Amino acid sequence: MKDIKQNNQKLKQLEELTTSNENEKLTTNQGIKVNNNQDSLKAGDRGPTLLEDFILREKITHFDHERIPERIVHARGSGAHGVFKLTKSLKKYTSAKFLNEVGKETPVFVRFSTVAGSRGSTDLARDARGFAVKFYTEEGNYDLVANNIPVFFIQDAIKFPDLIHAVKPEPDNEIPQAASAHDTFWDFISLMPESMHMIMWVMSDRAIPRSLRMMEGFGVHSFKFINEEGKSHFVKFHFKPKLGVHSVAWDEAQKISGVDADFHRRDLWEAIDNGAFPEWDFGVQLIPEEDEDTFDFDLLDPTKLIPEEEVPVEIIGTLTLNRNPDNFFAETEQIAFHPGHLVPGIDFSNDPLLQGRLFSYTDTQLSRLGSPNFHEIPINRSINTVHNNQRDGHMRQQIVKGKVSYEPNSIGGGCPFQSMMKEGGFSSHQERVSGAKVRERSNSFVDHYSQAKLFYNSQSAPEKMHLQNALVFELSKVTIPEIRERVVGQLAFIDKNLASKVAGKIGVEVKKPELPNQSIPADADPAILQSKEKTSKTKISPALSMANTVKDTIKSRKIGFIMADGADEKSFNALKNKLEKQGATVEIIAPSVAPIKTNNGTAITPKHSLTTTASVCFDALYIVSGENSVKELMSGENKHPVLHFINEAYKHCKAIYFGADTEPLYLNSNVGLKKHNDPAIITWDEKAPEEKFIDAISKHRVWDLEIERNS
Ligand code: HDE
Repeated sequence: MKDIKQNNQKLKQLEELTTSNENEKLTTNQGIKVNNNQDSLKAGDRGPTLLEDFILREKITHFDHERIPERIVHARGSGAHGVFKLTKSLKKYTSAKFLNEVGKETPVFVRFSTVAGSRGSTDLARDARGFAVKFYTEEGNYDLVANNIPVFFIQDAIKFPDLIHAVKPEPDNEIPQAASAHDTFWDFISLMPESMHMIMWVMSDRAIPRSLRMMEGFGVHSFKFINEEGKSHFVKFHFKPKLGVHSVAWDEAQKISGVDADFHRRDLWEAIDNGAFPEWDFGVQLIPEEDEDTFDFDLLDPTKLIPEEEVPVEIIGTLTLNRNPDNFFAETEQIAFHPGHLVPGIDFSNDPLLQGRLFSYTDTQLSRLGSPNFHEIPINRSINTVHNNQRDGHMRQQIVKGKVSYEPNSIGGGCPFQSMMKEGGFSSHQERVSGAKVRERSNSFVDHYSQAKLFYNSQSAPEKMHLQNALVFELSKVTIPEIRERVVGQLAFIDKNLASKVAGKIGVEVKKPELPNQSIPADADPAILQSKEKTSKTKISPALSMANTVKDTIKSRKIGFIMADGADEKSFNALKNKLEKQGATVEIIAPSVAPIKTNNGTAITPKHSLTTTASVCFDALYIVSGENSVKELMSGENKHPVLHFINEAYKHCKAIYFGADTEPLYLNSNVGLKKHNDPAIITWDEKAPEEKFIDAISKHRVWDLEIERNS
């Protein structure tokens, strides 16, 4: 009951601050009704516009100031409202109330993002994805500002501006947009061995998700849980999508960027609109403080993950996104996350990357949102009313009564009061810290290759091939041979075969790279750094491969039905109903978007024409039965686009079902030329073809057949 109240509280708060123009009269910002919004005030109808036209001035001035600076990183984002429900109490480990009571519901807002591109850049860039969650808890806002990759490029915050400058468009010509395939990025990477583990992840298909709804989320750093007795555990956070983790092929990603640059944003919006609410299991890896030193890496090193085989992920709740924002700017753009927005019971670790982040986020909001009062913007407001002595500043909203804005005071009766820990007052974990003031890195951070190897070795054969191709693609765009060579030299520490294959395709030799000094502590042993023998305790981690993800549902998958006049209505309806019943979405693709007539004379309006969309926007294709429909598709200007559509879907290893009468399309496409037993190509003459088609869609793609299909 209380949770429903809490959920409603955020909703109510937002509702109170939301307006609609429905049935309203147009006004100025001062509330004055406007009688002419077409013409400015002039001296005569052909004369000059008058300065006194306050309606024109107000409208244009506001327009002139509509833009705010985009985020310096993670500028391109999409968000949604939702709820987090606790399924397992963590009271033993943390006093955070939203993690204590099973069944408790906490309202959330989640913003997903790419990192490098500008606000208007494509969704399908090869990049890490942000996965930032704001929990509106009864104890105040808790932000888990996570990514879809569990490690990071660098170990210390001081390298962040360098990393970002290297990956962003180059400063002389602002090229390329939202892409890491260029000289400065790889120059930096080639000189930073610590980035190699993250490089394995961003060169894998994890960096080109099929959907934001099909990505994992990771808190990256070790955080701390503190329980009521003050005992602490290290904790790593995980979000696991119920639909499984799936990606597109790089060739698809590039094409989607052209056909629908908003592919991920649209997919998220439509899924929520259609009631296919995205869901994740929320899990934790817990490590008692005294076990800190039992790993073969440092828990404070953000370039390392804790293999799930060593510390299993305990699922403790469900995150569901169930409401699209009403206004993109007001909510998704103005939301302000900060890893330092904590609630009692959660604390930081000494991870030097995390420590630097704690400074950066408020600082950046000040220039992005322009005022220290950004917490008053509706999407950022805590559901706990804010009481403190801070005052004034640009755009202050809260009207605090009384004379007092200092403490201690007697005039205000001493209010507002501090809270003791047992009353919910935030109290930092008491950790004994001592050490000389040094600008150094711990020796325990020096092994840069073991987990890169672990990741690579845990991938399936198709995943390894994609990763290799991604490196070849990226490094082929690097114009300076010495940079290519240095990267390949780094790859050799991970896998010799990978290095030599990439080297062969980019015209360099595998050589030991000159190691940079800046990332190695003065007294580090270079032998450790270069050791080919060192491997992590865990040799293979199945959890790191997407081949082992959930592949048993077609829920929210997009199926393209290709059809024209004369399509067989009965089989069209039968399959459409079956797919929709299992939660898939069916969209019709026809020669044009003009209505088509089925063999029963029913008019159906297609959503797409063969030229306004592409196979890369669909998970699977059904070539609808119907002799006349097939004839039309195979004639004139339709023939090439329809065959291209099918061939491309086939190239990307998608399920394709050829209905009755579609043999001419089957035989004239590449699909018909292959006679092998392909589990994703279903034809009219098979037994239970619809069931086979549904099963094939649920498998996502048949990556295992990729080489054979494309040879
Ligand atoms: Fe961020 N990061 N970051 N970051 N980050 C920002 O904050 C920063 C890092 C992440 O949807 C900025 O409000 C530093 C790791 C996400 O609004 C900025 C360092 C991880 C988002 C910033 C890191 C992240 C940001 C830009 C290294 C994964 C988008 C705008 C010390 C755990 C949040 C803003 C949103 C955004 C700084 C490293 C995740 C500049 C200095 C590691 C998901 O403050």
